[in-house]
Amino acid sequence: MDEREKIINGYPFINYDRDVYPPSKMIELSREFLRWMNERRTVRDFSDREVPKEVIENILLAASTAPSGAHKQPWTFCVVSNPEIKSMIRIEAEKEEQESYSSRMSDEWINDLRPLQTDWQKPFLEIAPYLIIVFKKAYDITPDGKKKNNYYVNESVGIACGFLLAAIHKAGLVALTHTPSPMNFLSKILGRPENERPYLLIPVGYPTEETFVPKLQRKPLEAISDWYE
Ligand code: IYR
Repeated sequence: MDEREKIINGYPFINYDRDVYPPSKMIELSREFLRWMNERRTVRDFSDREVPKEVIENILLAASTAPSGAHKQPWTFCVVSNPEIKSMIRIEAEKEEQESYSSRMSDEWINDLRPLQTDWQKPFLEIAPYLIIVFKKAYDITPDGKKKNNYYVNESVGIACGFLLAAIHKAGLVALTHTPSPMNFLSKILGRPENERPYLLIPVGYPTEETFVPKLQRKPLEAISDWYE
């Protein structure tokens, strides 16, 4: 047995040996991470420039390091680069979005979206080299067909998507958290099993050479936190 390993009540544990930093170093590292995360922006104008497949593989594995209920990792990342499948997805997404923008979304919602200048047209679904469609697994199915529970599925998959977006940013690529609604067409096009539900559709790639993003203000600390000291 590895000296870092220890059996606790019959289960293997490993020694979690990490660097500990003095306060000044922690402040520096956390500031640097904040500065870097603050540079991430949602982008809607994608280039069709190729992205190495290994980058996408690494991004998915990074997302899959997210914590999850009972470590069930209740997610499947479907990676679409096939142009015909991308076209099918665009056609179905635009059908739903046209309906949403013209009658399903409230006036308030449409107004709230104006500064972002989104509309029902989704050309990026064909242009971006990769579409990552995240599915949440309501439950697992064992090889002999039995249902196995998953826990805190929405929370787990949401956290994994956060990790995914950070990994995409780290690689110098951009993404869009696209939410066509309803999304059932994705299960059909991709032939997903009954235990999976579409969660987010994330085009990934390089931005176009000149890209403009909305000039947003992020909320200040006072607006996003309450401290009980
Ligand atoms: N799902 C639509 C509308 C949309 C909704 C929100 I909330 C956004 O932040 C952005 C868009 C779409 O993807 O265009």
